[in-house]
Amino acid sequence: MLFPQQNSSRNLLDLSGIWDFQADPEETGLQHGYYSSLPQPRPIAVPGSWNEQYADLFQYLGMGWYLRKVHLPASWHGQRIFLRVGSANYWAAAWVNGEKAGEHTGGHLPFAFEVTGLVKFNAENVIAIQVENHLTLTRVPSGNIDGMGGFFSGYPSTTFDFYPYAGIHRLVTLYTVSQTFIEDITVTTDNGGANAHVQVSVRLNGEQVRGRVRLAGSGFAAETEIRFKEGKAQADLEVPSARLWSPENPFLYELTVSAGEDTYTLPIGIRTVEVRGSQFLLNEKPVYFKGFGRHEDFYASGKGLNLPLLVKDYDLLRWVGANSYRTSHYPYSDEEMAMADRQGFLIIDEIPAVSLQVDTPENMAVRLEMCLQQIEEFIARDKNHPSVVMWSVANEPRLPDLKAALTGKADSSFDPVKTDFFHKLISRTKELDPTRPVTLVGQMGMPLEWQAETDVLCVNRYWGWYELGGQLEQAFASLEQELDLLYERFKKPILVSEFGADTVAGLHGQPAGMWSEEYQADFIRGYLDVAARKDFVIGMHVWNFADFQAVQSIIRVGGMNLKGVFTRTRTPKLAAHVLREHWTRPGRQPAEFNHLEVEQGKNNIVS
Ligand code: GCB
Repeated sequence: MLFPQQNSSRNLLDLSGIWDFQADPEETGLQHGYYSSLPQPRPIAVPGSWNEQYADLFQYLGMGWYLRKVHLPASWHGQRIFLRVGSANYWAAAWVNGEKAGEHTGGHLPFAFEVTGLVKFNAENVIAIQVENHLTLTRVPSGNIDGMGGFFSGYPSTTFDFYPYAGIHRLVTLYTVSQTFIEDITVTTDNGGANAHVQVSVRLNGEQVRGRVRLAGSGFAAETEIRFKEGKAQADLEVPSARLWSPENPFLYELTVSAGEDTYTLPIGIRTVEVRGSQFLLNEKPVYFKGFGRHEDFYASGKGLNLPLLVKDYDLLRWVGANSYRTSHYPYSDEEMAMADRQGFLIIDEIPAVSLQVDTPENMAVRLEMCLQQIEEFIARDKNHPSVVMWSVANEPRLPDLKAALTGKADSSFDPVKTDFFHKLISRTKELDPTRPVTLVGQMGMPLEWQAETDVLCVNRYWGWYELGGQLEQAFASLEQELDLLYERFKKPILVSEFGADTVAGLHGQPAGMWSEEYQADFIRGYLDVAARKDFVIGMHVWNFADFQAVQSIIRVGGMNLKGVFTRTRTPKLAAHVLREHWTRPGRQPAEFNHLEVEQGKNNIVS
């Protein structure tokens, strides 16, 4: 799915702003015609989670209706018109002038419906979007599971700890295309031999015989004709002395495809990724992932697109010396991905299969279908981003009774290995995109064979927090021992994809106790030191970049997960300085970060 754009042949109307909103807990809105008008509307911002905007909606996850009116420019006459929602969590349906345009299931991914036949000119159009986010057993991710207890029990009853924000979370746009239009573009790049190659596949929705592909940038320009057969065409452009995309030099070329009356421009990066032996290669050179697991989360906007925050977060990511992050635990906004391309961040892109429940064959069949849909949709959306270097098909799949699982007493009638469950996710991902490695992020104590087919072993480890809390020396020894055993068994690169400690900003201690800034700093320093001794460890992602809203629970002070190295308002904790010292140490950092070098001796908090 191509991101909508305004250019000489396409038009775009951004519907961000204040819409009308009405909660519909009884779900009678349909029979009362809420798609045309709301009886008691109140204003709401789009994009944005409704939970953050009104206190009485904080815990509300049921049906909600959004409505706004819009006039279309007369110049749009004769063009095809689409309504696109960047994401709505979890189920959504769109209505135009009282007619249903379509519906979509699953959060964090875009959907678009053609509305050409539904819109009016010279009159107001009523756009309504219904959204609901019930937590149910078979949704991905799941919630409200009977008997779900222990650590993660909280309210609302999720299987994960971040807040299940509801609403329209990303841009809603109306856009136009010509009658015959470019439906999809797939770009792959390689740098084998003397020159780089950019392969472009174009799919048209109609009959058109010829088109053109142009690639330009850095003083280079090449253009070629393409010929469509049954709506498809390919081009292979050779780029001598290509400027390769990398975190140090995230150079983007401009690719323009035109066919008939339509044209579309895409920024692309030329680069290769490959797992070889125990290394992860970018442009044939080993890379080290320095960064975080993150969340789309903020006061007032919830999971809603927040552009100033996005820019600020990248500034802080660069300040701290990071070069990568994982989109834990769902695909992030289109705007995030474009920013990563532009600023040179390496992204591990994850579907919303967080705490993927492994229980009965019947439930697993439903979840498998949803995971495959999510894989399909996120690859369609993100495949052309040079920043995306690996796909993650799940985070911490688990048997519902975690404690029983850890002690070997779990009772599950479903074996995901014997039934090829993970194999199906991984092989489908590779089928759709053979160019990127695939991972599945593992939890402490998870059966190791669940990760057998991944290209990179991503492991979340909490020695020193959930296990061996307060005993950091033993924690580091356990980590070291475990990493060695994992490598011995799998002989694959390992990325520690989560490690961290909850920390109350401003809480100090000597000696450092759990929850203090010093404990978090020591914890992170110790993990980095262990990892630095292992040449099969290809990176460290701290959990988490910033404190984030969690469900209410006895392990979440103030309803927050406090493992951020920045607070929710983005103030650095002591650990952020430790990371900065470590990641921007002279000789380690990419050239781009040179100006951020920490002056020796000045940053004495970490000495
Ligand atoms: C994990 C999960 C993450 C949680 C984290 C924690 O393993 O992947 O979503 O937030 O632990 O802080 O407990």
